[in-house]
Amino acid sequence: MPADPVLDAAAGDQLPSLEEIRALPKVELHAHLSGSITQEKLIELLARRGNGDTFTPFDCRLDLSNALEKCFDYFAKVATVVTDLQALRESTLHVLEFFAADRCIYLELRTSPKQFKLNAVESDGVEVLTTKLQYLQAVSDSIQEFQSQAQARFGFVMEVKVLLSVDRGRVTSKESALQQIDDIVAMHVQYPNLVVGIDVCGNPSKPTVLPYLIPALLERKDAFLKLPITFHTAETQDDEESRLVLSSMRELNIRRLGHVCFFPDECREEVLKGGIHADGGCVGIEICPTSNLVTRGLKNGLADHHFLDWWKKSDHVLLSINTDDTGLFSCDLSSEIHDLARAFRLSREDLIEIQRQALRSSFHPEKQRLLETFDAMLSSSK
Ligand code: 6MZ
Repeated sequence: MPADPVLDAAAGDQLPSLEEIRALPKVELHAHLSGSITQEKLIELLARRGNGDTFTPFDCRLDLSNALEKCFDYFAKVATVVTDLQALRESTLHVLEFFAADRCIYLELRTSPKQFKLNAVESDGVEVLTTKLQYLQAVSDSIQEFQSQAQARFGFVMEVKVLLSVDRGRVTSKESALQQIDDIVAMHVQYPNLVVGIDVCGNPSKPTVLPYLIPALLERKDAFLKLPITFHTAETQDDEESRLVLSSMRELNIRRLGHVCFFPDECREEVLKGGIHADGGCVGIEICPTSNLVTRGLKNGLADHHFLDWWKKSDHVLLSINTDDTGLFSCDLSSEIHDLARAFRLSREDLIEIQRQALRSSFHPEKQRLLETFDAMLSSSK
């Protein structure tokens, strides 16, 4: 969002500048791998293919019509270039570097593992698919490669964990939901230290598949009980679906909710009241400012965002500010935080508090250590 001198002056010295926010250590909990590939990188990968296919960069904030359709067109376009393990490794590395360059100290990256067709030479003319485990292996390789160079390049080592996504777009029956869940459980067994949770995502403008998905998750809950879930919820208006997610939170270990743009008032009040989880744990609320602005079509800007419905409303809620899809939304973590800070006059202390809340709601097994790292980096950024 361009600078607004009147607004910035009204906020006085309290309003942190974009540069100050860039210097802060930050936390990203809601980033989809494919959507985080920048448009420039997409163009570069397409050009290298040399088959004449191109991509015209766009800024979704400039035209809010058919927003969700355009979002899912972007993911489809990415899928036409990330068609093999090498392209996956390269684009994952690119996304990790993008977040580290913005001083993100902890990235919880989510993705739905795919199977790629081997080319005719590799497969001797027979159709052979790579496995989902190979997909995760490629992501893991890129994380290791990134981390081996991170200290020298960025002056710190960003921690990275992975959430495996259940894509509701690929759920057509309870069986297909079970298949995705079983694949996730199997990948978690192979990568117990890397995979720290499950994400439920996918096009919310399509008819709900939760009547298949929730029973499938319940059927397998013993298999993934150690994996907490974050659930895309109320990205579009579907009150019945929101109520179903809310009523399943305890049993399914759903610890965070993504977007919650159209969460019904009574559902929000229940979350704010606390007591959702038997252990008294908080509920994480993942806000994605530009994504929410675009998909909700907020013509007056972020001032109409639902952030204030949650911020400082309850000790039972932990907020995080996230990017969702940095490539698609032409944003980064600092710009998202900055835009929200300007819209709601958030101070540096507020922003630091939100980063701490994000860390506390992360699925990382060593939150205390991360909080200490955060504090140490914070004092060195003053
Ligand atoms: C719902 C979204 C999303 O898995 O190929 N995804 N799901 N709402 C959103 N808001 C805009 N943004 C991204 O990353 C791309 C996938 O992430 C989900 C969609 O299922 C999309 O296909 P991966 O790495």
